[in-house]
Amino acid sequence: MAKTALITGATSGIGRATAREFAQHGIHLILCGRRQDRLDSIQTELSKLTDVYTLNFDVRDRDQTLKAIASLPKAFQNIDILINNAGNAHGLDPIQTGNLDDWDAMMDINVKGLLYVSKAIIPGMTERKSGHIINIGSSAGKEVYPNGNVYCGSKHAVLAITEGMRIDLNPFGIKVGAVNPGLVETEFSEVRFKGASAADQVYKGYKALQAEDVAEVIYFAISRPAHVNIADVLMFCTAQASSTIVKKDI
Ligand code: NDP
Ligand code: 8X3
Repeated sequence: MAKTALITGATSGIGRATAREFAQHGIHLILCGRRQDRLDSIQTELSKLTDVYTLNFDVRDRDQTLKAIASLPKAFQNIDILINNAGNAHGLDPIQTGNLDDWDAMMDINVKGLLYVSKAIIPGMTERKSGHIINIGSSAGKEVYPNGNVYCGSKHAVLAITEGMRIDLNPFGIKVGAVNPGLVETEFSEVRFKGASAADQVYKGYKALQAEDVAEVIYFAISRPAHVNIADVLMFCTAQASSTIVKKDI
């Protein structure tokens, strides 16, 4: 029987690439995001390959998140795989001049949003004593870099929550893991720098990871045999050695 996966942040970047990868393997999909036009177009694209349902909600809004997931039709209620991917960086400023709205956004989306979505889905998994959760962390969750302060804090929190989930859900046979990429060429920097022009510089002079590279690793993790759990993956493009060391040809 086909498995069902819920992917947050499926309208762009890593989430959208993961949706495409899963669809190739016949996994039924619940795709989430706030941009309805994008949800519509990815549903049209992937419905040719698998069953697709879309949910439009803002993970910052607790009630909206819980209600949206509770509203799933019967055929999509048993979620086997949760990909907690929605998230972004907002700003890249030293702590002394950081913007409070940016800080709120990062903690609300990357940390609290992940928790709200998980809260809506985990009880079904514990009841069925099966499930697989993958949280998308970051190399920023393993290593703090200059001006990364709050984004790095949010991703360190994702890693701690992942470990906590793995411990607490262990008695239920639920797999929990994190995939932590370094630089991936998506809309991430456009969001971080609030526009395309500053973002253009981020991926110049080297080949960054592509969203599809991360999606393949996520699929690898969810397609292992029942006794294997990929607990934690750190992945970089070849040009990147650490958060601050990137070999550029410019
Ligand atoms: P994108 O900006 O391309 O995608 C972000 C996704 O998150 C979009 O689908 C967006 O959908 C969704 N999202 C953002 N805010 C909200 C919200 N409030 N409610 C619901 N959905 C939201 O970035 P990436 O694909 O790069 O990022 C995906 C994840 O990967 C993030 O957690 C990011 O931190 C992580 N990551 C990214 C790296 C990179 O270098 N790109 C490296 C390491 C980790 P919509 O706007 O439609 O709501
Ligand atoms: C995204 C990678 O280095 O911009 O999490 O923080 S980085």
